[in-house]
Amino acid sequence: MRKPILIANWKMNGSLHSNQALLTRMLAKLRPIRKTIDLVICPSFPYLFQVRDLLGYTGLALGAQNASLATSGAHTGEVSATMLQEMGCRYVLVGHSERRSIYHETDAEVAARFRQVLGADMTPVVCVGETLEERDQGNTMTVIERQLQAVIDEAGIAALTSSVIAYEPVWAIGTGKTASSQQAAETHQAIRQFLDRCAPGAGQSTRIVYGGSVKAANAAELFQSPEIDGGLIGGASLQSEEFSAIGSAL
Ligand code: G2H
Repeated sequence: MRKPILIANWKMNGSLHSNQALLTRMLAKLRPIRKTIDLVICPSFPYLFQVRDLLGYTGLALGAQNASLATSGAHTGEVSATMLQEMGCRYVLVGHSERRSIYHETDAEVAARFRQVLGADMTPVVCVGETLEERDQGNTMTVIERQLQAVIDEAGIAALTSSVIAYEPVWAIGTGKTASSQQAAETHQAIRQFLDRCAPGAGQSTRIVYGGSVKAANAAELFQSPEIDGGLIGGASLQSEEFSAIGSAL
């Protein structure tokens, strides 16, 4: 059985004051579902300590939005996976489409980050997804398989199976457009088939979540599909009502 998981990606938002107010409201609203699903909060690096303290013993997990592909040393501005683990992180996003598109992270670099996160005993959440152009050209799975294959080449299929895959169609991120529940379910199913071709059974044992303009209004329909194990939530995770309603739909 795959345990549902809901991940809040706060992106580059928040402040000491607003984080405290948001989390206080959120924790109260999430109380009824805290034991049945895995809940993860990924703030910006400077707030990891604050969020870790606020989460305390609530059962919610701390996550980070990225990790360096290097282990340590002369990498100004980078944050290593080991540092994140020391701060209490249990999950780290790698290869978010904003990292791939704005900061030009390659598949190989994403795979190297994945391995760093794994090596520091945390769970990588590897983000994959196609652009609108790639979808229109019928290349959705070619792109996703290429992105996943890079991780498999670097860390192995067993490592990928024990991580979380986030399917985020680039055209649905922060745009207000959401993949239809059918589009999302079909792609999740195709990812599971790809994993099964790599190792029999891998498809059914890997947690795959959907991300891209998920909100309370579309969560129930998306999560109806047994293919979808949860969500990676950006904008809506900055509102306690929205985020808890999404969690209740899971
Ligand atoms: C996809 C998602 C979470 P949003 O990037 O990372 O963001 O829900 O704002 O589309």
